[in-house]
Amino acid sequence: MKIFHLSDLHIGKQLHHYSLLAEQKHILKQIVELAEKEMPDAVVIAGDIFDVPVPSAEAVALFDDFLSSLNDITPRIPVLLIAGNHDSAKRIDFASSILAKHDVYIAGMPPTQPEEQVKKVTLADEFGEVDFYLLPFVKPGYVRKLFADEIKSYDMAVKKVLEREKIDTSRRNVLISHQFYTASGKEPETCDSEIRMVGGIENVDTAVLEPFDYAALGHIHKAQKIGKEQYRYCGTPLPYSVSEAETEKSITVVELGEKGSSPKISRLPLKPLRQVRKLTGELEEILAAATEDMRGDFVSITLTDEVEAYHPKERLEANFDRILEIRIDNARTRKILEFSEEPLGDLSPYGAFCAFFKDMNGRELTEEEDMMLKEVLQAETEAEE
Ligand SMILES: [Mn+2]
Repeated sequence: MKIFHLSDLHIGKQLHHYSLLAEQKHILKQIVELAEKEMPDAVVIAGDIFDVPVPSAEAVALFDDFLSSLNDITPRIPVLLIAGNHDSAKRIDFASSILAKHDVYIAGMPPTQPEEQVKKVTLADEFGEVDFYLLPFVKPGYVRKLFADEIKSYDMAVKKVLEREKIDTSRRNVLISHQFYTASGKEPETCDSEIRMVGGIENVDTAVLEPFDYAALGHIHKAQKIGKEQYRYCGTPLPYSVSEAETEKSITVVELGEKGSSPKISRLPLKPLRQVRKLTGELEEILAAATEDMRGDFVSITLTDEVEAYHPKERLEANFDRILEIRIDNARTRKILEFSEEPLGDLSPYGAFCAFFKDMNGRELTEEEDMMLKEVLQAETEAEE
C-alpha cells in the first residue's frame, strides 16, 4: 500500500506580510499531479490544514479546490486528514459525513465522551487490510471525561487514548497524529515557523507509537524520523520561515508491505514557485550576485558593510521584488547584541540605563541628563503605586 504523507499545509499563511496563496496554489497543484503520476492508495494529511482557526475565504476555496482535484483522479484516491493545533476542530469537521461518501475522511476532534472512539478508516490492498487511526491534536483537557484518573500531561493523554482503542497488533496499523513527539527525551529538529513550546510540557514519547507499523506525524515543519525509521514527520510542503531557506521540501512516500516487513520510505521533492533565500555580504557583493532568476524570490538580506552603505534599501529594492528583511551585521551591531546578552545582574533601572547610555554613546550622562532620567524614573514609580 502506497501512502502520500503530508502535513502542515498552513493554507493562508503569510511570510513577513507577503501572502503565500500563489505559492500554495502552485504546490498543491504539484501534489495533485504527483498523485496522478504515482497513484498512491491514500493521501494522508497530518494536521494544520489552515494557518488559523478561521481561515480566509480564499484559503478555504484553495483547500476545497485541492480536495476536488484529488477526488477527480480515477480510480479515486482516499484522503485521510486530521485537525492540527492551528485548525478549528469544528470547522475542519464541517460536512465530514458527506465527504466520507467521497472517500475524504476527516477527524476534527479526538474522542471527548465515553462512548466515542478514535476515528478508524480501513483500506485494503493485495496484502489485506490496513487500519488508519485518525487522531487529531490532543490536549489533556479534551479527553478528561474518558478517564477516572486525572490526565496530567500530553503524554498521558495520548497514551491513554490509544490504549483505549485496544489496537489489534496482528493487523497492519497506521496512526495519523499531530503532537510534539520526542524519543526518550530527544527532541525533533524544529524550524522558526512552528509555535515555540515551553518547558517540554507538550512532549509525547514515541513509546506510545509501538502498536503502529507507520506513524504519519504532523506539527514539526522539517521532514525527519523520530525514534524509529517508521515514525515520521513529513514537514511542510513549502518553506515557511527564513530558517527554512534553501531546504528541500517533499512528500514522504510510504510503501507498506506485508505485516512484519519494514515499510519502504522515500521522499518526492516539491519545487516551489519562489525560493526563500538568505543573502549575506556587503551591499556591493549582494548587488553583483543578484540575478534575474532571484528577482521574484523571498530574500532575507544581511549587510556586513562596516561603513554605512549608500541608500541600501532603494538599491536592493531595485533588484529584489520580495524583500523579507534587511539586517545589518557589523562591529557596531554585534557590540549592541553582545551588550544586550550580558546579564544585567541586580542593576536597578537607573543603573541599567546609565550602562546602556554609555555603551551607545561612548560617554557618561551629563548632570542635566542625569537629572532628567531620575525625574522620569521617579514619575514611573509614582504612577505604579
Ligand atoms: Mn504546523
